Formats: sequence, C-alpha cells, structure tokens
Amino acid sequence: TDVQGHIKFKDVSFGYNNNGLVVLENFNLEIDPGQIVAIVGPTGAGKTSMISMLLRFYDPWQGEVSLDGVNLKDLTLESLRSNITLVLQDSFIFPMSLADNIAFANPNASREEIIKAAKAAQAHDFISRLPEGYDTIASEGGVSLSGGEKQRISLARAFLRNTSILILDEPTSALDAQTEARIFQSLSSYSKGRTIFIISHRLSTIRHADLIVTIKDGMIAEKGTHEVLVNEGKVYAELYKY
Ligand code: DGT
Ligand code: MG
Repeated sequence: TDVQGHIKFKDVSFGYNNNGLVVLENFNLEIDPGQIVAIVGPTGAGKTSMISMLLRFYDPWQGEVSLDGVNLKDLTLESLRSNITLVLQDSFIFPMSLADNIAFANPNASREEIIKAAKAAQAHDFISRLPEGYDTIASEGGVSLSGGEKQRISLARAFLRNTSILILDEPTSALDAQTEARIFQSLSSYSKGRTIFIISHRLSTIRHADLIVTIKDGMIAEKGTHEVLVNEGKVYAELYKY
C-alpha cells in the first residue's frame, strides 16, 4: 500500500468508562513518517491506551487520530489494521513450526526472508541450536520456549510482516538488556521508512530513538531526544535515574 505513516493525535481526550476517569486529556502528538518514537512514562500513564486508539480498539471521546491526514474513523478497520503491526508483551506462539510461526502473516515468505527477520529479532542463534532448527514444532507436544524466546519469535513475525507502522508495546520485557539493545539496533536498519512506536521501561534501550515522548497523568509531559530530555531535568530525567 502507499501509506506514509504520518500520525497525528489532535486534542484527544479518552477514558474507558463514560463516567469514569480521563486517561488521556488534551493529547496532541504529531509523528513524521519513518520516525522511531519511544513512548515513556510511569505505569498507568496511558501508553498502551494511546496506541490502542491507533488500531481503533478504542476511539477518542473528543478530538481525532489521523493517518496521513485521514481520520481513522474514515478508514475501514481492515485497511487500517493491514498497515499496522502490533507486538505486545505477551507473545502468542502457535503449535506449528518456528518457521511457520514467523511466517504466520506472510505464508509465502521464503526461508531466506524468515531467517533475515529472525536475525533482526535476535532469534536466529537459539533457533539454529535446536536439533530441528526452524522446523522445530512449538508447544503442544513440541518444544516449549522461554518467555524471551517467544518474544523474539513474535518480533521476527512482526519484522517479516513489514507494515508501514510498527508498534512495540514492551515486547522485549523478558530479554536481557544487551539482547534488547541489539534488537533495537537492527530495528533502525530493518525498518527504514517505517513509523515505529516503542514502549519500554528500560530507558537505556530507547535512548537512540528519533523522538522520545513522555506521558504523565494522561498528557504529554515532554518530548525530544535523549540528550535534550536529560538536560531538561523533568519526567524523563527523573525516570532515567533509576
Ligand atoms: P504500563 O503498561 O503499566 O506501563 O501502563 P500504561 O502507561 O500502558 O497505562 P495504560 O494505558 O494501560 O492505562 C492507563 C489507565 O487506564 C490506567 O489507570 C488503567 C486504565 N486502563 C487500562 N486499560 C483499561 C481497560 O481495559 N479498562 C479500564 N476500565 N481501564 C483501563
Ligand atoms: Mg502498557
């Protein structure tokens, strides 16, 4: 498709219950195509809620979210979601071979493409060490994978899917810092031209993002590069201390 990946939240207010708490308020954010954007903030700040609106799991109470200048409500769910890949903390592994797990959304992918995606997700080494390699059958009578191995399989699946927009909501929480950092490095080259949102509590990993946005109490507290935000000495700098 010809989706550019220009995303805009305009005066968005959102909550889960009509009479309940406001989760996001006066939320304004504009993302240029091809940027790697890190979303940072304390637990419960509204990070996952924000990206849920991009996929239209929820719609704003007020304001609008747009993609390439078009209100998401004016797109079909099918066309919207065919342009966005979401990876969550809890990855889903199907009882089939690891190759088929990675190629789940791209059944016609070649073995080379599967391996390239697995390498970018830091999954190739552990897969290669298994006696059956990429033909290993996962779970349900097959090999059971660790949490971190499952996360890397679903990352490889997401890389292979190759959509204009990629959203990673703490998809590397089970990985060690070094592996997470390596995945982030390959993200920049593997995902040229894609708009990427990455939510992570491990700030060392996202420090090279093009833009870091911190959310606090449902609003954008600050945005900028790592260097700028550390010097600002506000929310990000405070989180960075720990
Ligand atoms: P995290 O993942 O713990 O770092 O936190 P965030 O920043 O992803 O927070 P988020 O967006 O999951 O939650 C923001 C607020 O919304 C928080 O007060 C919990 C509430 N909330 C989240 N999901 C739901 C939901 O499905 N239903 C209701 N009623 N409230 C929710
Ligand atoms: Mg969350």
